[in-house]
Amino acid sequence: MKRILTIQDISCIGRCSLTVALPILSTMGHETAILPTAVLSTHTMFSGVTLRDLTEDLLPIAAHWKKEHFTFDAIYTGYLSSPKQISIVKEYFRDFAREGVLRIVDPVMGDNGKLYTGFDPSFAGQMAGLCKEADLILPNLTEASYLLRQDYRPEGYCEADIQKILRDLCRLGAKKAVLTGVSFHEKELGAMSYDSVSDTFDAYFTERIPVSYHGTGDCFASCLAGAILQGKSMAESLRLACDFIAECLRCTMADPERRNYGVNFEEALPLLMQTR
Ligand code: PXL
Repeated sequence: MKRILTIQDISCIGRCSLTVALPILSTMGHETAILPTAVLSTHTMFSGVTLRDLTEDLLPIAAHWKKEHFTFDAIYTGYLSSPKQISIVKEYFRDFAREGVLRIVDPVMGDNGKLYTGFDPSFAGQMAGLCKEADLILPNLTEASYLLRQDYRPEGYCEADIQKILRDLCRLGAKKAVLTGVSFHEKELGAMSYDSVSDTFDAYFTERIPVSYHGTGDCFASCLAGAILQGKSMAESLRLACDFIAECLRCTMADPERRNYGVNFEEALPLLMQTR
């Protein structure tokens, strides 16, 4: 069994970050260690959010783990709330990502062309510094535009445009990049990857399901990280993560009680059980 450490916040309600990463990675058969960076009453799309910042706890936790000689097969980071947390994650990479430990960075910062509440372009610069140290980064188009300091365009990309963005993302320093929210046809949506070592691209698309829910990116990143850790190729991992998200969206749409946040990923977990 592989052991993965995931570093992100706990949003108590809203189905994102650790509350989706933990069940998804566990379902995929991985021992999942967590490092909660903050506890929020909900994710930041609600107003009146409470936040308990756990930055002060992160280094003492690392010191204890070092003493116990804990090791991981992969470290996967998601939402981080400050430049200080980014620099602490770099310390975790130094201390716990020896040769062969996969460093996966989802540079969670924004969507639909905008940064999430609490972030500014200088934070994106810090996040680019973390991406430099990663083996694999997983931005959406909005995050890619902030990482690369380029204008955001929601659509109208051809394959060569996306390939250029992916090459530029790897020039930040990461070995591989996966770009989500990629579409070359109105009826399809998916993701494309680039491996800068082998200079190869992979892509996978599903039917476009015309809804958008919060936390979908976290579900995608968790599933992709889980699949790579299962030893699947990038092409297989992209396919599984895109199919899983499409199923999450279908389940959410079919739920008459659906709330305006998070996806019903719980109903799509059986798809992942079969992958172990
Ligand atoms: O889904 C990304 C995410 C994670 N954590 C928190 C968030 C968001 C997006 O808004 O606010 C706290």
